[in-house]
Amino acid sequence: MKEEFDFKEIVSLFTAEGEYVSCVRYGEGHINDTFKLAMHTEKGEVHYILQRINHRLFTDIGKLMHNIELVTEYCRKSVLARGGDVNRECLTLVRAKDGRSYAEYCGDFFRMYVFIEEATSYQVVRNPRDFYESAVAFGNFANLLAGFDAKLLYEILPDFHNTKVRYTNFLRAVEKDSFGRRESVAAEIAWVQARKNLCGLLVDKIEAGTIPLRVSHNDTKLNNVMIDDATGRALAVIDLDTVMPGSLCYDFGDSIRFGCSSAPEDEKDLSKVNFRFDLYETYLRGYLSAVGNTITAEERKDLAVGAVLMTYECGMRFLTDYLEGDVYFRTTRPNQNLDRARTQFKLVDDMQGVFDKMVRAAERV
Ligand code: ADP
Ligand code: GN1
Ligand code: MG
Repeated sequence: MKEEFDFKEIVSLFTAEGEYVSCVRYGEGHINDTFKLAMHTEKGEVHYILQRINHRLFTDIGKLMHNIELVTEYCRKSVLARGGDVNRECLTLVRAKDGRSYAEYCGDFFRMYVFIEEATSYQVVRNPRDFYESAVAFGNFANLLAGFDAKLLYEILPDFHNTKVRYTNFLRAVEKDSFGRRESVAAEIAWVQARKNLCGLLVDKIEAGTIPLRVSHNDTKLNNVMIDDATGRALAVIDLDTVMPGSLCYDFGDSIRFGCSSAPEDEKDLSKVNFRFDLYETYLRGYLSAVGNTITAEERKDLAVGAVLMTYECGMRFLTDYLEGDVYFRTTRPNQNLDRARTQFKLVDDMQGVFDKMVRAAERV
């Protein structure tokens, strides 16, 4: 991926104040190219997040940014209503000089956000309190979005968590084997195929209307929430690219997938990767306390299913990408997507071992 951007030029397209100082790669997102921008102003150095939007994935930037404008504005109003700090408790877009919420430069698309200072997005759970806080943040977010009119949003990535469709894509990648990697991952492929009955568990209920289709975040991993360095409280939910119709079970499940692992998502040594039931209970408590009456009885019953399914699906997506030559998720080393797939599969095995306990906990908490 090309790194040589003329940042000074790009930044000049936006309304950020001050003189350009520097712009460096930032964060560990798998999708966009994220940079931390420093500008010199009379008040001292001011920071921003500059992102090159992945337009291979988000092919209609106008629609994507329409969604993000609406959702950030909606969150901003809620922060204002409770007397919060809009610079730290929600994402704030910085407009381009032409009034749009993004700028085009040499065929690439960029957007800018106010930098949330003195806060961190974590790759693994440091302590249960952070995780509890992230659960409250995502629970509040679900509660807030329950009042948002889904018709206003474009379904920017259709079938994003449709596990049946993901499975079909996976089979296609296996079949094509464009990079000749199939044989070396025969065991992983067989593992996925042996569990294909999982695929319909949520999609079928959503189609039948048993579980409501609602506006959800769809990418609720711990590193998509900013935790205040000073207080340890969750400040803001970020990464709003995938806010669109989905399920509360997806959102709950994706948080469990990422946060209840004892190791990073790309850990090579699987003996270090274990499902942390204690953290699952912690997250349940935080999430259910914040989501309030928004959650239905059916959704609650399927929270544990969401956890297994999101982990299975994500592992399958990593393996698909490995078979397709690592074109979707950003990688920084060889075999990273394969390692990521393997950690997810290990977590699914662990979760299935304690599945009844997970369901009971969701009913009890
Ligand atoms: P991706 O879609 O690639 O995951 P994100 O929007 O999640 O991109 O951004 C990547 C990382 O950049 C985040 O995990 C976080 O560390 C950091 N980040 C994003 N937005 C902000 C912000 N407004 N303030 C501070 N850090 C941010
Ligand atoms: C991607 O954008 P990021 O890094 O927060 C992906 C998620 C996956 C996640 C796995 C738009 O999330 O769906 O669960 O990687 N986002 C998109 O870590 O595909
Ligand atoms: Mg992210």
